Amino acid sequence: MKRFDVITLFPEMFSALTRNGVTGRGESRGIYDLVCWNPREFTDDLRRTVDDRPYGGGAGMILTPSPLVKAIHTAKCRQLSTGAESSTTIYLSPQGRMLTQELVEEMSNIDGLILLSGRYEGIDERVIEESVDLEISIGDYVLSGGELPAMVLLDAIIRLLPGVVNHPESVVDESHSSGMLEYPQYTRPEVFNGRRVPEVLMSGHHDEIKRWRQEQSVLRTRLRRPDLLKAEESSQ
Ligand code: 4H6
Repeated sequence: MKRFDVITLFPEMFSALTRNGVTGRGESRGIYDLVCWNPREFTDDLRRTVDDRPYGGGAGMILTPSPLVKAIHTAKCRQLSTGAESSTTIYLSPQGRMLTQELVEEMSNIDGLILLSGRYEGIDERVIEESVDLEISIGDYVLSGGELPAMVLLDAIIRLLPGVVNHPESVVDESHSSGMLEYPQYTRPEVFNGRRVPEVLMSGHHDEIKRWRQEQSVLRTRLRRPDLLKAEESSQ
């Protein structure tokens, strides 16, 4: 069983993941469990303060270190005491290492993951030094919080876990594991708004279909993501 612990000021957001679709099924099948920890529950003052003004001045507020480090520690204890062999703490931030399918596959082999989602203008740097193993970014854009990035990472990992997807051949043979984009796909009806399904797919000639799909993959990749083809060349 995989263990995920998330440090977040908005734990309700994660039911979008645990209650729906493939990721929801994975949880009800007991393939993983996910526990959220709210830093607010680890404060000592009456106002339950989690943020403070930045030293050196500037706009906005910064998450204060103590509640975060306490929450991470509690999460780590839960993972190790429920049988996780290893536990890695990941901070989702625009400054992190770019997420790729390769990194997702690496993360899917780790027993316990703790995901730290930032809000406001970010967190006190000393939390990263003290408690974070790895900083990951899901892409070069800025969001109002780290919750969506944490859910993106979780979704990408969970669909790789054995027993989550019913037809496991579709999990590996898709865009980015192969280093190529997917070919176009069609289902009924044969004609939709005057647009026909490509004849070759109706032919029943399996080797011709296979060749057509490979061709389409290459054409698409060359047109839309030539950088992927260049990466293929240098890795062969
Ligand atoms: C850490 C530091 C991740 C987390 C700052 C998080 C994009 C990504 C956040 C911030 C994120 C990503 C707080 C900076 C709001 C902007 C949360 N955005 N931000 N690319 N936002 O993976 O202000």
